Amino acid sequence: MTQDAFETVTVGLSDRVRIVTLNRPDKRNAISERVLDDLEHAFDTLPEAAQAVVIAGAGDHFCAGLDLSEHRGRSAEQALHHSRHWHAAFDKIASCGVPVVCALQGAVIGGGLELAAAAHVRVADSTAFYQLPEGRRGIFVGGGASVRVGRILCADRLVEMMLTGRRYDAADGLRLGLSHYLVDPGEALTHAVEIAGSIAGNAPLSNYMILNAIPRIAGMSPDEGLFTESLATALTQSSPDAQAGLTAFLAKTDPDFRSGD
Ligand code: 1HE
Repeated sequence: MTQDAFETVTVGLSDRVRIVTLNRPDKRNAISERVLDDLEHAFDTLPEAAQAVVIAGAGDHFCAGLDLSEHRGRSAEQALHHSRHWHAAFDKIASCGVPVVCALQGAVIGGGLELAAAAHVRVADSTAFYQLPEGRRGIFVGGGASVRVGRILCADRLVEMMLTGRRYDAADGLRLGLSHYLVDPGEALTHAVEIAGSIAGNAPLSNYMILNAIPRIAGMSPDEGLFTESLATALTQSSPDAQAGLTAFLAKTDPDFRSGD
């Protein structure tokens, strides 16, 4: 595994999987401006060899959300730009072109949940808990929760979660879709890397279509969505990797997909 480090985020590459780790455990990986910049930079500089990414948090907690010590005293204009910076950074994660798997443990709070919701697959260990305490702190979500967490929970449940500031435990999180997998304490990263490695072995164009077509189709009318699905299937099914995948299935062997170039 090659290792590299920004100030608050560590990156490594292992067998086509880029591992991006929030590395500020003494502050429970709270997202300061520096962390946001480093995260953005990590996704701006994804190596071509990376066919999937894992996001993790060092220590006992994935992420305690917004760094509250930096938040005091922002004007409305500064707060607007701050929120838009979070949106831009998390859009880069959601749209980085390859699947992103998040490994969750301990606190997945506020902006930490917004970060997790920007990933495509979430693996939590049984210590994970989820909270959007903004309503209790006199603030509002600003890193995409109203869209991305709302899409997972539905608006009704998101309203209730924010009004009460309730804490969902790891089992609740699995039931509600905040995580897709629930594993034993300390196992989230290992499982996330395994899943990312498996996904990285899919045909690149299939992964690309899954990540790009499905979220867009979700915002379309059924008629537009079905037509777009047919376009996506035409492109994917006529690719060399589709031939390789179907031939391998019939021959009972593993497919040998091209690398995506
Ligand atoms: C922090 C932060 C933070 C911890 N900003 N410094 N997020 C929150 O409301 C969550 C606030 N944090 C907590 O509820 C707890 O810290 C935890 C449940 C995550 C962890 O508890 P614990 O007992 O392990 O740690 P701790 O003793 O509370 O915190 C350890 C240190 O981390 C301490 O600093 P220290 O210098 O006194 O050692 C804390 O101040 C620091 N710390 N969390 C800054 N969040 C785009 S809008 C998004 C809006 C939001 O994300 S709102 C949610 C904010």
